[in-house]
Amino acid sequence: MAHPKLLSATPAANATAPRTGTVRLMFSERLMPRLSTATLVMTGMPGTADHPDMKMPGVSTTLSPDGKAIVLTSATPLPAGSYRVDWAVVGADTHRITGKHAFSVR
Ligand SMILES: [Cu+2]
Repeated sequence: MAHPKLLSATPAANATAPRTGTVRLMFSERLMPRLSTATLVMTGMPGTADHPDMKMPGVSTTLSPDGKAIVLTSATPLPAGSYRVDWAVVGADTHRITGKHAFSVR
């Protein structure tokens, strides 16, 4: 059986996007709710050297209605900086697959 694959995302991988509060990761198959999660981490900020990885507060994670996308929603638009989503998903074969998705917000 195939494992869920990250097909695309908004903002796209390594892209610099206009200010947004929503990050969407689209996968190749339906994901199991609750077992499929993602965390948004701020990895850099303009003017700040050696920014530590900082988990963003106030971010909720849900699956899209078709079950194939993880949607992270921040209570407030993300400040300018660089970010990483650490994701872990479980598909039909029940194996846990993990990955990372990096982007920036200007
Ligand atoms: Cu598997």
